[in-house]
Amino acid sequence: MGKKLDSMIKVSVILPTYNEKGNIVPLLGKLVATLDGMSIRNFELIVIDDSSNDGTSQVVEEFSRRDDRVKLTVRREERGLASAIRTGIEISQGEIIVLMDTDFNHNPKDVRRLIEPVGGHDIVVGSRYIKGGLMEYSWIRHYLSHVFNMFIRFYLEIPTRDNLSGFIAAKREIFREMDMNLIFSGFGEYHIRFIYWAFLKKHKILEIPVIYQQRAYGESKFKILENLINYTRVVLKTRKDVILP
Ligand SMILES: Nc1nc2c(ncn2[C@@H]2O[C@H](COP(=O)(O)OP(=O)(O)O)[C@@H](O)[C@H]2O)c(=O)[nH]1
Ligand SMILES: [Mg+2]
Repeated sequence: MGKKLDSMIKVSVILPTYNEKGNIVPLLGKLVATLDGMSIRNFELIVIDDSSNDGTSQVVEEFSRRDDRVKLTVRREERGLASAIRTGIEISQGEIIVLMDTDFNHNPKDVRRLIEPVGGHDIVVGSRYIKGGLMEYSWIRHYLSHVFNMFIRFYLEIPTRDNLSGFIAAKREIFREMDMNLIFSGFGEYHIRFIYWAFLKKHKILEIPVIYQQRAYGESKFKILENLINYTRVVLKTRKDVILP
């Protein structure tokens, strides 16, 4: 209450990092430019770093000294992509929450198109598998990922075509009703649980096309076989795991 409207944070971008020193500073710069370009001044860029050993947190810290809308949390105990996102959401204050990778797989310019429809919709998903969307990787990874996403869609009987992109904008309210520990665990599979839960809750979901770019610097932590096996297990369990109270 009592808070002046213009002091309220409009957008929080959650940025999980593990060894992204080469990517994170250019990414922060591009996000600032995108949000400033939308005349949104009251945003926060929340970096959750899991004690990377390449100096990621140092370069973010330096950036945050120049722009206090960049906020750094370094986790020393807990590890993992989905739980880092959960930590970020929990400390965020924005009316709109954006989830994205920090290696340029997701184009920071697309944040504009992702945010704009929030309001009319509860959740906006960046999708590689609708018209205009693409994955700029080898045809084999693109094909495998597309087929796997079709399996998720048909098995869970949900309308969304990309259920693993990890590029999401959503209204803050929806996270209040969610079991955050259940949804945000593991690696990229949180996206499957998140959308399945949102579908059960009848939240309004919109998919917009995005082009998934190659990571700019460094190495992916995605292990294709291990992750595919694990994601399959998650899909098979999701109906039992994600039930509404
Ligand atoms: N905080 C945190 N971030 C992580 C962890 N693992 C991956 N990430 C970040 O999550 C995003 C996706 O990881 P990435 O290795 O690129 O997987 P891919 O996009 O599926 O190939 C990147 O921005 C990583 O920096 C982790 O254990 N902790
Ligand atoms: Mg990546």
